[in-house]
Amino acid sequence: MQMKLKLTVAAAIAAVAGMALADEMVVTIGHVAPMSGSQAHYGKDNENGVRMAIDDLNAEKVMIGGKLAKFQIEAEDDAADPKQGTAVAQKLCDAKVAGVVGHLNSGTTIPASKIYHECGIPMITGAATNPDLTKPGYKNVFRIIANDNALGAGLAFYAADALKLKKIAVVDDRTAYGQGVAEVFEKTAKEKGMDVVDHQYTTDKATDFMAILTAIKSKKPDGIFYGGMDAQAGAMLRQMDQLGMSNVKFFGGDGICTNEIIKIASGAKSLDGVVCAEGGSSIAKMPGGKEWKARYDAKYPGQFQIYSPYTYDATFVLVDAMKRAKSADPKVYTSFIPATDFKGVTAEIKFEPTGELKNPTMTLSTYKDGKKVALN
Ligand code: ABU
Repeated sequence: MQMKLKLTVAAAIAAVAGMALADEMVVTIGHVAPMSGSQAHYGKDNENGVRMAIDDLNAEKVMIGGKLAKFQIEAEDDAADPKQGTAVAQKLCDAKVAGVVGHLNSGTTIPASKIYHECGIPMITGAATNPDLTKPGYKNVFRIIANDNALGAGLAFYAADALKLKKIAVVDDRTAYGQGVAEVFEKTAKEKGMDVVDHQYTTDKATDFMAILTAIKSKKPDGIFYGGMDAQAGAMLRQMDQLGMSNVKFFGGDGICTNEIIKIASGAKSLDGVVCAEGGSSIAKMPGGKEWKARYDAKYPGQFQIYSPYTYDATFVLVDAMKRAKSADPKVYTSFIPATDFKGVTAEIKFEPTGELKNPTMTLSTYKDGKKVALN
């Protein structure tokens, strides 16, 4: 009798456990960014945004098609390298993740988007800004920040109209991002009547800019536009000080608009002359920015850079589409992403038919007393 009772209890526990498992689903979100090398601080910030979103979603107990969804991240490092970017994209396809937030660099995101298109997985970048990303018209590719057409042109307008600069030099790092944003800036600067007195080239690995800055100094520009990331920009600012160029304004897109540039510039006076543009609102003006940033800082002290609110929102946008589609299967829910109308931390997120964000905003910032300060 006692043996029979024991068996019955065991069967009941197994049945309940079985039922719970049948009513749950694990949903894996891929994330890719550089987690090693000189851009690892951006990658860490981006990944934190996805991890925070996943923690919040799991706390919400999200139901998808009648099942409790348990979200998890598969985080990968592409080292900002296009070849590693495509290799990692293929790995995420093979792992059959439900969707991808990333990549961070335009140079990795553009080739990776083709791989995700071929395997039918949706991707949303919160950081890659080269306009070419959405040109192929893939229906699985989305961007939730403004692109470089807005950033490059916005900076040229500011240099010409607000600062009344006449002579500009341009430097770019020959990456998809650096080259692209520099070309937009240069074209717009010329249209605004500014004289582009020099265009020099470097790489995203360079550390010594004395030769190109010396060449630029001889042309006596009022400002330099740099298309590239903060490791190079910060070093350039230090070297501008050494060459007595700290009165020359220094422009750049979102790639230089980080907190890390303050550390890298390491007290250079030239940091005060920086004007950078990012493709969204300042934290203070984002709908949920201040409260979100306080939570982020408590969870990841000292790690905020720039894009984590966007990777946070990108994760929620994928899940919002899954909820509406009642499925986490990319074959089913990807077609629900274009109809997104999601009140995120960064903005109310809707997409153009191209996959670009509808009505993106742009913020210009400078650095005062070693702190980033929004100009608008
Ligand atoms: N948007 C600047 C950094 C990332 C990229 O587009 O390469």
